[in-house]
Amino acid sequence: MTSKPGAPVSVIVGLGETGLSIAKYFARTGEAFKVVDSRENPPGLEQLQQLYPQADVELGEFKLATFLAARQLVVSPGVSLKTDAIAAARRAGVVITGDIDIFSKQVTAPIIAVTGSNGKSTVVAIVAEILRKAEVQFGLGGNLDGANFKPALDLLQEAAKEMYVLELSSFQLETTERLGAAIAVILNVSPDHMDRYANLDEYSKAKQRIFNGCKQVLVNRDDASGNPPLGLDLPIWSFGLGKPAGSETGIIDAAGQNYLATDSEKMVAVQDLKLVGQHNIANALAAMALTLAVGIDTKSIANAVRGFAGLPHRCQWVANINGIAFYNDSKGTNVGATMAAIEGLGQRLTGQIVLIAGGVGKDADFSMLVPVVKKWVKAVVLIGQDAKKIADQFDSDMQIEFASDMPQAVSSALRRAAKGDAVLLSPACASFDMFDNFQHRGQIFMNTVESMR
Ligand code: UMA
Ligand code: ADP
Repeated sequence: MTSKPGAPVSVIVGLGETGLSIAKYFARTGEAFKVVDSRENPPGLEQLQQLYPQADVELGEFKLATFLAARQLVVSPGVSLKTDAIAAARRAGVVITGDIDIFSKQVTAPIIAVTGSNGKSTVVAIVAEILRKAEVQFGLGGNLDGANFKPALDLLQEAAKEMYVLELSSFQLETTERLGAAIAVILNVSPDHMDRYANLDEYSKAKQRIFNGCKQVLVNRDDASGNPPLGLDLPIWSFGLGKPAGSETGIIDAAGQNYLATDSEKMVAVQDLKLVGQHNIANALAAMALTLAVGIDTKSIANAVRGFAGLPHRCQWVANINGIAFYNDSKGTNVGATMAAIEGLGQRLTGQIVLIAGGVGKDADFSMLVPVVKKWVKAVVLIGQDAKKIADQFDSDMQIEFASDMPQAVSSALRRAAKGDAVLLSPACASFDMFDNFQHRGQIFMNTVESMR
């Protein structure tokens, strides 16, 4: 960890989960490092100091001199490469990398790589369930949150695996040169993080980097937004809600019964799925294709898909009160996610939806919500920083109410709902104006609903 005085060291930029995992990796491999974070009290500081009391840490505004003197900058996903000091260091020729780039250079086992604006965590969770059923030793890491969450480099502390499954954000892909995945997919691209990208094209280009060096690609037949460049001379798999042929997964109608299938095998009856909503059927079909592509048997795939009940905070049923169902979709953090949640739930209801939305809008275009809201939603209750921005999209026909906190939002929604309706929390926004994170927001929603039973 210590280096010759004056010798350039690797500078880890950001001391959150990722920064800490990079520091641990460098400590294990004997690479000298320094950690910088623009926050005065970054979340990983205490743990870093406990593990490595001698570690060189620089907090507060980034210093260009530190970056120019670095052997390389290992940049955390939460830090934009457009940050002045980073952009200047890059122009001066300093190497910029990230944790996924380092990870991919170390592992030789096949990587299943998943990105997309929505559905990433659900797809990697289904893939993980399939690999478990197939008794494959695998590591699961990257962008996903929750109990199974591990920054990618922490996976290298464990025994070597037969396979790795990575959920990757556009931020992580920006610093990844050549992932070399066994199979890679962009599930879909719809606007998100527009506070960090100049436009959808720039965001989409970051995601396209997932295909660099990959051996096979998976494409979405129903949505070309994530397709790789034309002319890639690689095996192509696809998933979609239509009938499958060749290297495809899709839906087959047999005697009035729909099945998730390949062209040669009906694998799971749609009515046997625990997952709900068309978007989740697409997610399951994507996970099936990803695992077929790396040689997993169809029995393990079918068993896992049939048993998968969904992740918390994603269109999760919470309770029924007076015939009104409550759903927690706190992970609906962009417009595309909320559109899918409303459509998926709306199609199954006898009544209508009362939507709770709002938070930090990340410069999103909320006008895209209007058609789907008009189709399925009877009233909208808005919370958070960008509540007014969302309200401004609707004309006076839509019932709109503002609430100052979650308990107020839930009681307003309950008041406006009738038997057969559903109250859906799907904010289309990030949570950090009012909550620690989306899990916290979802938990407060669920606690509030429980307290009203
Ligand atoms: N930050 C600063 N100054 C710094 C460093 C960070 O202000 O010097 C801020 C960032 O602007 C950001 C926050 O701190 O808001 C966290 O940034 P980070 O890079 O330290 O984050 P980590 O704790 O390392 O977590 C990151 C991912 N977070 C982001 O990309 C913002 C986690 O994804 C991921 O699980 C983790 O790495 C491990 O791979 C979370 C996420 O919200 C779930 N991802 C976004 C999404 O899914 O939409 C992309
Ligand atoms: P991500 O990890 O990409 O954020 P998740 O699987 O956590 O994706 O799902 C987040 C939210 O996105 C869900 O709560 C749901 O509202 C929506 N969603 C999930 N899958 C899809 C999909 N395939 N297409 C559109 N929206 C989706």
